[in-house]
Amino acid sequence: MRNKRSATIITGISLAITLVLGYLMVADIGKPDGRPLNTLAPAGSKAWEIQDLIVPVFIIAGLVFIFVEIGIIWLAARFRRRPEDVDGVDEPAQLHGSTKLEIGWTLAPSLLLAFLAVFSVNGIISQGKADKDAIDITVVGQQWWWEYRYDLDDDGKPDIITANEAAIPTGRDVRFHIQSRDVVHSFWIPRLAGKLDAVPGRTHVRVMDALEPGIYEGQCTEYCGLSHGVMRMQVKALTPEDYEKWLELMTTPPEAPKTDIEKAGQELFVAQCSFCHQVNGITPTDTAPFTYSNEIDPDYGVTNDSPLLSRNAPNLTHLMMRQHFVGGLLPLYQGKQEAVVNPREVYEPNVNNIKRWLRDPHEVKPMNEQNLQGMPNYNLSETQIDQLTAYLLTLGH
Ligand code: HEC
Ligand SMILES: [Cu+2]
Repeated sequence: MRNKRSATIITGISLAITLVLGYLMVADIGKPDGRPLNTLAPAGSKAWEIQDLIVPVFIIAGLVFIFVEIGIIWLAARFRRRPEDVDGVDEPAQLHGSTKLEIGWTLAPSLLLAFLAVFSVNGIISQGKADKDAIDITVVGQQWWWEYRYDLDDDGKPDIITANEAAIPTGRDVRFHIQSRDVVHSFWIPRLAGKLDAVPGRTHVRVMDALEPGIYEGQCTEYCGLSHGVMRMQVKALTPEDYEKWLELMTTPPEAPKTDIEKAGQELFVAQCSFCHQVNGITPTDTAPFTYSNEIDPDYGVTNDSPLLSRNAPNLTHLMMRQHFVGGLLPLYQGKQEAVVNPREVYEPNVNNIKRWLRDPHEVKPMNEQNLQGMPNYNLSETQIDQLTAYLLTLGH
């Protein structure tokens, strides 16, 4: 008797805990605030297509679940063994095989799934379609950040190369051509579209658009090594006018360093950093005084062994035009940020974050420099860090 009562109590408590946890899990579903990776808060047409499929399918699946569970509970209660039952006498009729029932429970789910497949397949086809005026952006995943290449004149060579944050205009389809330079990654901006793997040697295309301006967060979703968990990305959606301004700024060279500290930083950069990082116009072999040219190496972006890409590091030409850096992990500016064309006009740079990265990149995110993955710690002095930071801060408008 005692056992039976404690069993009932334990079952009751478990059920209560399950219900409370279950409620907490679903309570705020669909609210994007504080949940930037919420798949159930669509902000783009393609994401809405998925939402419009998920919701009815979930309702149908929920009804089936409730029907089956009620059936199980009712059957278990109705035909349970009672204390006064005599074994072998008070037993329910024993059935074996029922062709009608079997055909029924095979056919009903098949028909239901076939019905849903019509909408699913339709949705899959529609996900791949893009409007005629769609923009093409190449996305290259690498350990552990994303590079974006914009070929504005369609000559096969990128005119803008940036990292972490892809700017797009609102209300216009964008075809992301997803590639990888090392291992398999996965490009995923949940509020705008489904995810798609970045596989070395292949190009996968994902179409998306954003209905409203904003910064949409993403996260690599294919385990890709040490820093996979912090391999983020952002899509910054700007109004079409702002997007045009962004393109213009991104194709206009930043002003050359003016102060002594900035110049010292640039010298240090050429000596220590340009081995891996490209700043358009500065190449590792440049011996002449620094002049900025907006030309891009003809091989750049076409092959992976261009000298400018020797160790596969983000292009820093317009670093300060981004609102996030180091794989989208840290903000480059202070305070809560909206999507803006030129963040430097609106926000204060987050100098501490830049210095923190230069002081010890490995403190910010795990990387494996022996394997040429990530950025080494150069044990820079505080003076060098100040100089480099002053220079990096000039890389914008
Ligand atoms: C061995 C190659 C290598 C060298 C040399 C190097 N870096 Fe890096 N750097 C990287 C890689 C790789 C990343 C991307 C790390 C990540 O986000 O996972 C990076 C990221 C950065 C970023 C963040 C860029 C962004 O948009 O996310 C900055 C800023 C930076 N490095 C500055 C420097 C400076 C300054 C130096 C010279 C002291 C330097 N780096 C030297 C490889 C290098
Ligand atoms: Cu990854």
